[in-house]
Amino acid sequence: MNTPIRRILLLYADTYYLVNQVYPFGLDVLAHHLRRRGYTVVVGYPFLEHRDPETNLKEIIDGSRPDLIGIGIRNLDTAFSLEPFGDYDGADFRTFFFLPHVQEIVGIIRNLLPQVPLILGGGAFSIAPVSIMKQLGIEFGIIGEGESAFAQFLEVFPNKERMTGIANLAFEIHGNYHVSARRPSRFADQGEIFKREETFNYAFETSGIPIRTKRGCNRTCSYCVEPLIEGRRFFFKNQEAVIQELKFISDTYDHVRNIFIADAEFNIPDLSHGRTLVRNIIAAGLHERFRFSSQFLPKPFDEEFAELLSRAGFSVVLTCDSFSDEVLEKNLAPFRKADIENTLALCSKFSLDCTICLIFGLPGETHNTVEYTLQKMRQYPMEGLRHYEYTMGGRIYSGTYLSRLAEKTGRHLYGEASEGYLKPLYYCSPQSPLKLKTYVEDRLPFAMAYKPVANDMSRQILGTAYLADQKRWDAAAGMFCEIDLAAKSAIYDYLFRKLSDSGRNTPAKIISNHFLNHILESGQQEQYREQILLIQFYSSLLS
Ligand code: B12
Ligand code: SF4
Repeated sequence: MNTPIRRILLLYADTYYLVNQVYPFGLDVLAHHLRRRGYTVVVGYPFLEHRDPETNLKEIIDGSRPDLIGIGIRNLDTAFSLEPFGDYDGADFRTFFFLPHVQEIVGIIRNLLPQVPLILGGGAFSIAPVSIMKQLGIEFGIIGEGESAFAQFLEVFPNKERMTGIANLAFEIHGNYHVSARRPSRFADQGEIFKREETFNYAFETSGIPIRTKRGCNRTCSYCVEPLIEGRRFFFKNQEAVIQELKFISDTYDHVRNIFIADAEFNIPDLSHGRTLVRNIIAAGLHERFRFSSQFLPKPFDEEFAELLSRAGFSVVLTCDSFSDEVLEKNLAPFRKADIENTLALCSKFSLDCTICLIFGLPGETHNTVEYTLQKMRQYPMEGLRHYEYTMGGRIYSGTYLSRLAEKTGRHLYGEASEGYLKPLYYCSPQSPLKLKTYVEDRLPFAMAYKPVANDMSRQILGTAYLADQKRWDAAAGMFCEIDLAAKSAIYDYLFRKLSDSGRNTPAKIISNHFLNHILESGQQEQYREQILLIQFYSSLLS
């Protein structure tokens, strides 16, 4: 194919959005970068609004007529081995496994548009790019940061000789795979602020907007892929640019209250960048506007930093892995139990909301070390501002220390060792993931709340929001009238606001009347008393 590429479709191929509404930040960054270079870019989600992805893809393709399709693979799986609602069962574990869904999407596209080139990218793709390209039968992929590589790829396409000079690119040539050298990450449009992809507006309002303040991680935790995705060298975004971006978000998105700082860890390599940033957030008054969250290591973390975080209203997601020094050491964690305890004490002292993230069953774990961690969990119980998130076993990914250890010992493995470790495989000692889960939960006075599977209700809610976010007003109002009462109740406020904000008073009236009638017909006036008051109030605004 030699016609120049002008229209690009970027697909967010992630069914987990139906469970946890994390919007496709990476795809959005790419879309913005390419639009600035004159390309027409559509970002689509193939798992909404219909249950059948083929119907969705036909509609998306009809509306975008792409010359090229990029598929974003953010997650391979949830990395958790004990998802009671997961869709993939193995030997004594259960998880959500996303690659089969991506494979289905690729199959449908190949059928609908056999001539259109496909390119892959995204965080999970960057873990095992060639294995994923082989598995999905796709010729091109971008590893890690995508902006520059994608733009250069489009300039030289389809000339493969010229592609060899593009950093971060992988492609198939004469049955082999060429993988270019990686270029250290650096924000391509440093400081440039852009409006986020509107088709995911509902996700911003419910889960918040992610921003980045730096790239990279120079640690080597046994199971972790982030240094492979981002590179080991740090690259910092200009602090003033971060503050300007937050101000822009504040001015543009009235209903966004949460900001997730999507750095690998907020407090590395030392406290200087994070501390200055938090001070700047406070100085700009942004702490009064937003709640901030990010991932943190237990070290470095000191009193002054904790006090600043508290003043700025941060929630701390704390990578702890284990309370046992033996396990931490064996897994190359850059902190020890004393650091965790120090940070937990500071979180309590400064009333910081803190989620402690643990992985039971990593190399070195025995029943004694499990007991020790459990004892510490009882000492720091789940209460008030302290929460826990844990899993059993380290998911083995390509290129990690854990994968080398597993290859060497061949022990404590659950799942299937496949090329590139694409299929779920866990290292879990001293027992299988599900047995260890029972062991742990039998001894704890509390258990983690697991994410439920996407059901009809979540599809109805998200489907209606997705249509509204695409400004397909009649379709959104039509879908609203079809869905269950509980789903109507969950999405009415959002849909009404979107319709009335865009001057669509007639459909806003229709959905209000329809919702009220549905409640009355169901005889559940008492249960929906507050909703009835809301409908009456909103309706009065229209007359
Ligand atoms: C922040 C973060 C979160 C936050 C997100 C907050 C938010 N509102 O956005 C929270 C904590 C909620 C979260 C949740 C989860 N996360 Co997370 N998360 C991250 C993290 C640290 C950064 C992601 C990010 O936003 N990056 C910034 C964007 C701009 O970069 P990017 O997405 O990589 O995109 C660039 C390139 O990849 C490329 N690119 C992206 N897409 C495409 C597409 C094409 C076609 C091309 C060419 C290029 C390309 O170009 C982009 C621009 O440079 C990454 C690790 C990491 N360091 O990357 C893990 C990571 C992506 N998460 C991961 C996982 C597993 C999850 C969860 C499944 C965890 C769970 N058990 O629930 C959930 C999934 C939620 C969901 N619905 O998707 C894994 C995914 C890999 C895997 N194991 O399969 C990672 C890699 C972490 C890890 N250590 O393994 N996550
Ligand atoms: S767990 Fe955190 S500190 Fe360790 S390698 Fe991964 S991102 Fe870096």
